[in-house]
Order: sequence, then C-alpha cells, then structure tokens
Amino acid sequence: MTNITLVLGDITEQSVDAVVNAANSSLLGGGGVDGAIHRRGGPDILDECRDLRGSRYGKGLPAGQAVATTAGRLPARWVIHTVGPVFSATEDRSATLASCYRASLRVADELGARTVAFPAVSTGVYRWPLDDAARIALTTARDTDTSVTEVRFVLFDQRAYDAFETALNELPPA
Ligand code: AR6
Repeated sequence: MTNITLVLGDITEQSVDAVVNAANSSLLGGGGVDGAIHRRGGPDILDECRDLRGSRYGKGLPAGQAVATTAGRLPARWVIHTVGPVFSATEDRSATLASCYRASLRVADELGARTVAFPAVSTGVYRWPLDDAARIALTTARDTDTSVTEVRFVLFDQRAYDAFETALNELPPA
C-alpha cells in the first residue's frame, strides 16, 4: 500500500530514502530543483553523474527515464535523477511525464527505497501547466505497482501545493 502525501517545502530538506531530481539529459546540473540538489548535496553527486555520462549514458539520459546516485550531504540515501519532457502545446508528451514517475519508482524499488520525495517534474523551466502535471503525477503514483510505502510530493510554493491538493481530491477512481 503506497501512501501519497503532499508537503509544502524544499526537497533538499526531506529525510527520506530517496529524493527525485528534475534533471536534464546532460545529468550535469542546472537551475531549479536540480541546482538546489547539487548545491546542498555537494560534489559527490556530480562526480557520480559524470561517471554515468562516461559509462551507461554517454548520449545523456533520455526524457522519461531515471537513474540513481548517492545523495552526498542531503538527508537522504539516494538521488534518483529523472528527465521530464519540455511542455509542448502541439504535441502530447503526457506519456513521457508519466514515465518519469514510473521509472523513478522502479529505480526506488531496485534500491529498496521505501520513502521517496518527488518535485513537480517539468513544471518549472520546462513550463508544464501545474494542474495537468499534478493530475499526471498523482494518477501515475497511485497506479504504479511498487514497494514504496510513501510517495511524498514536495511542492515549492503555495500555488503548486494547491494544484496538487485539488488534483488529489479530484482523482478519478482507480
Ligand atoms: N524543492 C522542491 N521543489 C522545487 C525546488 C526545491 N528546492 N526548487 C524548485 N522547485 P524545475 P523542470 C520546483 O525548473 O521544469 C533545471 O535547470 C519548481 O517551483 O526545477 O523539470 C534542470 O537542469 C517547479 O514547480 O524543473 C533542467 O534543465 C518544479 O520544482 C530543467 O530545469 C520543477 O521545476 C528541468 O525543468
């Protein structure tokens, strides 16, 4: 049974087994959550990301996929890096956004992580409308078969929190 919880706050302060990073394909850092995670987590995370670029992900991590590193100085054990799709008004990329959540939970299961914190992937620099992103995130988390016991959505501002709260209340039956 997976509990879905919503928190208003900063993902770098969450004491959970794994925090999910809204990364980009380069895995080499950026702004937003990505910048905050690398800043607070320290250089070990970037070192491991560079190793991943040198081995499995020479061409970068494709959108919709996920891969783990350790969490450096963050109060978590692992960072699961996923790459959200850039929002497009002309092309439906919802399946790729849903895949970010599914793939991250699969990696969490492989690690044995039981508590996982997610940001609202793609809703910042990648411009996905919050209401729609919230619906996709929550539906996918609810419908994914996983051993994770808590999926915690960490929303950075009140607007994002309200969007997730509304979407959670309006979630259609499974
Ligand atoms: N904790 C929780 N949520 C946060 C935090 C934080 N510390 N900081 C920002 N957010 P974004 P994306 C929220 O832009 O849209 C990066 O440069 C933010 O308010 O971080 O997937 C990457 O390297 C928003 O709601 O990720 C990529 O190039 C949400 O996190 C690109 O941005 C996601 O915003 C990825 O864009």
